[in-house]
Amino acid sequence: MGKWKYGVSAALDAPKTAPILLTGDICDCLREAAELGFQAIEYHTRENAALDTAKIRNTMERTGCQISMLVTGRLYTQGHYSLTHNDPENRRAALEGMLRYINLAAELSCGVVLGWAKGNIREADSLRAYFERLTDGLRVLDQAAAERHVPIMIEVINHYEVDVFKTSRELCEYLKRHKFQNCLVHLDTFHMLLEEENFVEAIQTAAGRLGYVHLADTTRWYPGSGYMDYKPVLRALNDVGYKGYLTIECFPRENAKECARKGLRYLKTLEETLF
Ligand code: LER
Ligand code: MN
Repeated sequence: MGKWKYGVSAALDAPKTAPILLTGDICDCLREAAELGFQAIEYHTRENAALDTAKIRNTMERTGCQISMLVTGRLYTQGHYSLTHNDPENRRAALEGMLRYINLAAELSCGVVLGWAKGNIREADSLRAYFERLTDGLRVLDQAAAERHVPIMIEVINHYEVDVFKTSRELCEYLKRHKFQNCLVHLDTFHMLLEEENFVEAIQTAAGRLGYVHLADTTRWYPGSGYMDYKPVLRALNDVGYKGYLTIECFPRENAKECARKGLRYLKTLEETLF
């Protein structure tokens, strides 16, 4: 048994330009991921998707493959809802959507990833309005998630995509100010490559709050495809006691299944040589 559980990104459907490796029905993705040697998938889905949770639980039991997270980005990119939108009706719909994800996640014993659906400062009336709305929304979600034992992983995303929480420090400072019970830090090496001056420091900054990790190489291809140095990253994750999932979230260039297979082999070999 290694230090970490390995996961892979999955969705019902996704364009080739999205960092999703497995596509199809969630149960088929669980079977495929298990065959490839993964312990989990994360599933990018809409909040109102008709998911048969009893069937999914049964498939998780039979395959031994879990769902690590439900990823909520499509609430924003497809539904155009955000927790900080200027329109209160839109904010209410975003909150309801997030609560749906949390309820689904409770049934599937997994967490939720919050990234895009927190919205952007540039889209809100003011910086102050943005943070008031975000904190109000997160308080409600945090309480609901805590009651259901569902962690909320707030993803640190690069500045080409969002304008808030672009570094580990920025998010950690916010989380320190507001004492949420169930909101954790989610780092992604693709975004870190664009924003963090020092990977090890970024991981150390999140020590004790780090809940989830996405891995991709330079050019966001599979781990081992580029010139990203994973050794200090894995060492730092080990040093801060991170025991969660390492999920490959990368572009499916050429053959998606091969990317998943090669990325997993690379990471497991590295883990074995390092520890
Ligand atoms: C999602 O995990 C992510 O990393 C974003 O870049 C997707 O837009
Ligand atoms: Mn990511």
